[in-house]
Amino acid sequence: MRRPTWNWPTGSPLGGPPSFWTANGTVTTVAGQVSAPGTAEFFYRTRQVTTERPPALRWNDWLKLHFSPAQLADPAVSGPAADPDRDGLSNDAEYAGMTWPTVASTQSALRLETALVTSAAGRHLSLNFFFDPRAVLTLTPETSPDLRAWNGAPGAAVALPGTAPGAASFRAAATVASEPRSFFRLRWAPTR
Ligand SMILES: [Ca+2]
Repeated sequence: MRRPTWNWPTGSPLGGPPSFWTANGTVTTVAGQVSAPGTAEFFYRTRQVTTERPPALRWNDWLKLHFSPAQLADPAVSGPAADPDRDGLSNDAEYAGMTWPTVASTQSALRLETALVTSAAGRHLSLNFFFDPRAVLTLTPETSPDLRAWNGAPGAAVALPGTAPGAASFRAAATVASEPRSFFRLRWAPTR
């Protein structure tokens, strides 16, 4: 096996045959068997298989996939805010969800969750954003005390680790208890 992008399971029980594993969120299912070196004994190990990120499809390549040269020259058709199929999703949103910009979608593939997360300092507003893992997005979390002035400076928010491809999670740096009023939003756009 060359350059595996996931860990062949470790931490075995020895023996077999294996029974079942959960594989939440995986996009590739692998089955196989490995014999322990120098033994004829069947040998297997388990660990969560990490999800492999599908190849990125950048904004300009996505445009070329869906629009003719004439359409590409017309921002009313292929511009970021245009909605040529009139389904309420801008081309930006179609790209982030990898839906067809010229075929009306019944719903967006994008999803946003709000939550409160706890750190050692207290509780914080947080947002989880789910998009197509092929999309290359620039994500900017921002905080505000009044919904007018927004602070997107590094340090206003903290990226939460452990998210899968196609997901991003951030929390406000300040705790809920430290601010009389605070708001948190996530701006995103295709990386162009
Ligand atoms: Ca649309």
